[in-house]
Amino acid sequence: MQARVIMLVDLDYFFAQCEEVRDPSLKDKPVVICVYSGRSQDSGAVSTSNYIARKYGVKSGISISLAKKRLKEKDAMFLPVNHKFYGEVSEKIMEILKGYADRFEQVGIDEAYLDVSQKVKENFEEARKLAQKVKEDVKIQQKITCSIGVGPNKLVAKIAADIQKPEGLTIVKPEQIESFLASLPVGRLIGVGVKTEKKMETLGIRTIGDLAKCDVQRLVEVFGKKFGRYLHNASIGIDDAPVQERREVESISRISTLKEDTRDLRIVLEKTDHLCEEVYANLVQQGLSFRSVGIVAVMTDMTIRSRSKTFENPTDNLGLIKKTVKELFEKFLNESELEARRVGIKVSNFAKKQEEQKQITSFIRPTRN
Ligand code: DCP
Ligand code: CA
Ligand code: CA
Repeated sequence: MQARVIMLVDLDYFFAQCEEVRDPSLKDKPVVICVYSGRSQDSGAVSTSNYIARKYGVKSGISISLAKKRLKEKDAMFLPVNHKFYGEVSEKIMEILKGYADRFEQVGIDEAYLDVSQKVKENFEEARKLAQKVKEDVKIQQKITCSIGVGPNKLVAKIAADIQKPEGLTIVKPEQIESFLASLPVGRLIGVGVKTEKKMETLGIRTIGDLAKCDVQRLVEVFGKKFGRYLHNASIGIDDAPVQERREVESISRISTLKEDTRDLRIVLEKTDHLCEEVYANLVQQGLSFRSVGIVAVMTDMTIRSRSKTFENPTDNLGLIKKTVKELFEKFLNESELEARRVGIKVSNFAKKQEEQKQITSFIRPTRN
């Protein structure tokens, strides 16, 4: 296989930076982007924050009320998420990035892989210059800063981009992979979450270097064949995944097993509310709005039933997902003679935010499938 040069571009504190572009007076204060749940005035979570706010421990995922506490009397700005606007900025930047790549793959609203092997004739010094150009171009055209990682594959490029933020540029040449990865905590690898980290700690593995020293057979024993081998390869920086144009996603769904088989709407909704939130987070990441909401249930006899509802106009409202799921399950459970074993939800019929019509009428046209 030919040597590859892969670039990962990740936009810095993206949603918050978009707000700073629109209102530069925000630049010298803490900026917090909030997803309000609507339950009470400050209930909800922080979507992201600028780097000034991060100094006070305000970051993605914490509650808005905790963020307010941490930023008390700091002249902080709390703004609601505006997906439509961020989606527009994202789209324009992705168009710029595409121009620099032999092959291009967008992953999420604020990052993309660029295979630039041909463009830089497999030369990493050329890649450094190209990355600087990319940064300048995005800055000049859209006033947004980004961090870039360059490596021989996607795995290394991604870790390199994460290592220095904001405005970072980290180049890892093939011969530097081992020393680059060795001292990093295993959690830097995609797929290694808190659970895996804990398990590894019991094996005395904390860094990627420790992982690289671990026998692959041992990893397969502990983590299974597929994941064990992945971990081994990742630890020594091997990743053959190509950069490829994404197939457009057609739907996002989640399904989960109930604690007990049931026809009780309350128990079902306890489960699906959580699934709705997961699906919603995924929608936000990809900058999508939807027109259809569906439910699925695996019954005690293992048959699979589904229902869905399609709206006239695209929307991105979490409340509407939950409300529709509730309506669909209410009707479905009333009609069903069997108990449900597993329940799931699905959103589909996507539109990119910017194609969304301004005026959203909530006329509902139910469909069944
Ligand atoms: N996002 C979100 N909730 C999360 C994580 C992210 O709503 N838990 C949104 C807001 C972010 C955007 O996705 O701006 C991109 O996510 P990143 O993880 O890349 O984080 P940022 O771009 O905000 O910060 P960084 O500078 O660390 O990349
Ligand atoms: Ca980012
Ligand atoms: Ca990102």
